[in-house]
Amino acid sequence: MLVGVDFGRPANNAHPSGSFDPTLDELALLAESAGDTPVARVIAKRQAPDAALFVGSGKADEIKLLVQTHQAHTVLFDQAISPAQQRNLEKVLGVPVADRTALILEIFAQRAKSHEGKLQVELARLQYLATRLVRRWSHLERQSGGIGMRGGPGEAQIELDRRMIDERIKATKERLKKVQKQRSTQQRARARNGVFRVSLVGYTNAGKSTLFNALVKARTYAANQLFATLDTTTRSMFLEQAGESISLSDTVGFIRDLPHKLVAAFQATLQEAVDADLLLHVVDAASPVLEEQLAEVERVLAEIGAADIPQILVYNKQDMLAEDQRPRQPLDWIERHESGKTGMRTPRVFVSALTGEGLDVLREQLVAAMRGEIPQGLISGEGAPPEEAASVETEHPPIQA
Ligand SMILES: Nc1nc2c(ncn2[C@@H]2O[C@H](COP(=O)(O)OP(=O)(O)OP(=O)(O)O)[C@@H](O)[C@H]2O)c(=O)[nH]1
Ligand SMILES: [Mg+2]
Repeated sequence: MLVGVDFGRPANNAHPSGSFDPTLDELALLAESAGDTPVARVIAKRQAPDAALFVGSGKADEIKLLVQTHQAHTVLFDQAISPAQQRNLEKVLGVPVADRTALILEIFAQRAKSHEGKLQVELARLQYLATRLVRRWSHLERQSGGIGMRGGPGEAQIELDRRMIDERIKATKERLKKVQKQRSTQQRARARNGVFRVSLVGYTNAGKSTLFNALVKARTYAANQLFATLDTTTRSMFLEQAGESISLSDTVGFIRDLPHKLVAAFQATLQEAVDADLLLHVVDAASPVLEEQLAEVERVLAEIGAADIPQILVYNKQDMLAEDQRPRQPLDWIERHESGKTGMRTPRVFVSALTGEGLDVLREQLVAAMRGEIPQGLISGEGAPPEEAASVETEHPPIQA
């Protein structure tokens, strides 16, 4: 059962966190990605969260009725709820209650494959747990299943008190540090080779892995799931026009309102993006919330210190667009405005990773970027973009009215 609460949009809401999705589509996809089946969606409207229940008591009763009607086993909130609210809601509703953060952690836990990925997930979960550890466990011991319970920290961990969790956090950080040290040694070795490094970044489900596969003809797991990819995969890609290979990395997808701690915990994975010479920022051109997703990715990139790395914007899934929504040419240039800076001139390529359309143009741009021909960085007059493209300059993506 999915619940979203609309608090109205504050007039000067600079920070995208707390953004409201009236459709709850993303929460539904997240739930499905975690292996659940959404049975009902509820939207509540409030001025401010109720201190005890997050929603009003009338709404809580309504949710309870729906839970019983649909025999829902968990209630998922799109917004972050406090441990106390969660506790109270579970009492009223009679089923486990979780929020978006817990759900994302659950998915991460299910997906993590590498040693490092598992350690990162464990760290993120422990940190999440530590913030919510207020003797809440006794009433849950009788229950089984539910988000955050399944295969997660497990019953044993429920008994851990804060001090033990803190100790585990410390130990996990140590182990992680060791693994990361090995990795950065490998990375330095790679860097010394002088290979041009390209990293795929973008919102979750934008098609990064599909594009990765199409470009390197590998078989990385791609699926209509959020966070299908958790561990970074790196392959060598031969660029015929350049007669050289570059290294291409597929990375974890971004998502709005990703808890800050989680981003910190995933920094090692995202380090790949930070160390890249070029970012292929993959966008789902068919998404109705494309602008928000673009902005969120830029925000996370800034957070991890990757805002200044040159980008090629890849507008993927062109095959899903209606004829009149499609751009007239496969390439144009836009100006990205990065946190107060003058602007970065950035090529925008329109492709379909599925049909292969536009991939040749993308490869050409990769070659240009590798040769330093893409006039990225601050606009200073020198290195203007190619003539034929300069005429279609747009501040904002024109497709998707
Ligand atoms: N129609 C269409 N579907 C696409 C295209 N590219 C990817 N998809 C689909 O979009 C879904 C997500 O693709 P992925 O490649 O897994 O996306 P991702 O960005 O790697 O996602 P995460 O790893 O989960 O962050 C899959 O169902 C793909 O088949 C495309 O060009 N056209
Ligand atoms: Mg992927």
